[in-house]
Amino acid sequence: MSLIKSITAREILDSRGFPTIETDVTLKSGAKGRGSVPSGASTGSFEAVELRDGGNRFSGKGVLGAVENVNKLIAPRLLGLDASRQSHIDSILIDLDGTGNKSKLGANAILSVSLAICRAAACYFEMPLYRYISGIMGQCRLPRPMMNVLNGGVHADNKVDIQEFMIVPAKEESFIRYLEICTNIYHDLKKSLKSRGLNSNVGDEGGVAPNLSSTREALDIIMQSIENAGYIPGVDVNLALDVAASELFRDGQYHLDETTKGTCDMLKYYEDLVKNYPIISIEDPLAEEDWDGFTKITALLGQDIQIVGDDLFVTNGGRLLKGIDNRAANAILIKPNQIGTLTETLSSVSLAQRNGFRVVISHRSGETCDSTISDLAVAVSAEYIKTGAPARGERVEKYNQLLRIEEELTTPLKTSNDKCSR
Ligand code: 2PG
Ligand code: MG
Repeated sequence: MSLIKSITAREILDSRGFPTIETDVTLKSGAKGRGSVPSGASTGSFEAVELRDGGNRFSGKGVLGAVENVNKLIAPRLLGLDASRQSHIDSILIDLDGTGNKSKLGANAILSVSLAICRAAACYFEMPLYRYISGIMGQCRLPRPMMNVLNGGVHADNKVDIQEFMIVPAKEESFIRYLEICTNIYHDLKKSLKSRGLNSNVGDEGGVAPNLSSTREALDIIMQSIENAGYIPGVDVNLALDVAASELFRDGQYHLDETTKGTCDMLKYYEDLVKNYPIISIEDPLAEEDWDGFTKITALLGQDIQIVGDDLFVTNGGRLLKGIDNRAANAILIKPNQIGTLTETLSSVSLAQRNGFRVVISHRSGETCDSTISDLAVAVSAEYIKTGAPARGERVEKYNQLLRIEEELTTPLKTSNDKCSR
């Protein structure tokens, strides 16, 4: 049996240079697994709690308390248990925490253990991670990238209000071909900005972050780069947005493109954008508590495009259920650290899929090189993965892992030589 021999957590840095937690699990067989946890900037208020130390160390962002919770409280409880019983272990973690939002032990502490245990068990069975997870969920399919090429909002130091401008290949292709299409456009975008005298440096998720004055200016520049790269917008490549509208909502109004808008104005604004650009998906078009607005926009545009709930659902089954009942969206963004265990993440995915919602597996703006979300996307046959631009190692690693998986899935005799990858 795959019995747990040791669990050790430590503090490491994420891609923004802030501390985060990493946990190593070793089984009695010698099998090992490692899990680390990303961190958001535009976090939803209903996310499970990311435990930070406060005080002066690392500007209050240290995670030594979460590390201690793993080493002193979680480890003694789990040693000797069977790592292959993921849902049993996750339920022990949930009970040990005992709060509704994982504020006692920290969702970061809990998730690092949950993921490390899953990886150790996959290693024990000598299975690639996606295969091991899909054993719980069924068949495997590669997702399509929603690649964030232009960063704004709280992810960049510019005047662009919308947080993410993404390109999405329109036709079904191999994953390597998706990446070829998207990188051709991304490279043209950088070149075009430079030739216009605009800054082509990148934001937190690797997309360019020029100082543009409006949403339309950003969309026009991307449309031009799609054409420059030899593709037809709306035929070969579509667009997707993450508005992250909770960040734009102050004093009962949305502050966008130097105007102030109510929910109805926002709906008209989106209707107009969708008429003029090949936008196939809008994430968080409204603030996390604007349920009524979400229901209205889904009724208005949901037949034609994807309305994705991120801050709205926070990967939480209870909030998703409310969204299903109210027809508040037709897709969910899945981020394991919003909820805190792998089992709860899989259960939200499954609830979404059973109710006809599409699934977008997502990174966070502060990341590590842990590529679990790539395996997760394949394991649950998610329609899309959102993991930034083809720049910055922590983003590229997720894409590269999908290339390895594609190779395995399309070459049946080839078996993974990376069975105990960390
Ligand atoms: C989002 C995410 C990831 P953050 O809003 O979807 O792109 O950003 O991790 O900052 O919440
Ligand atoms: Mg979002």
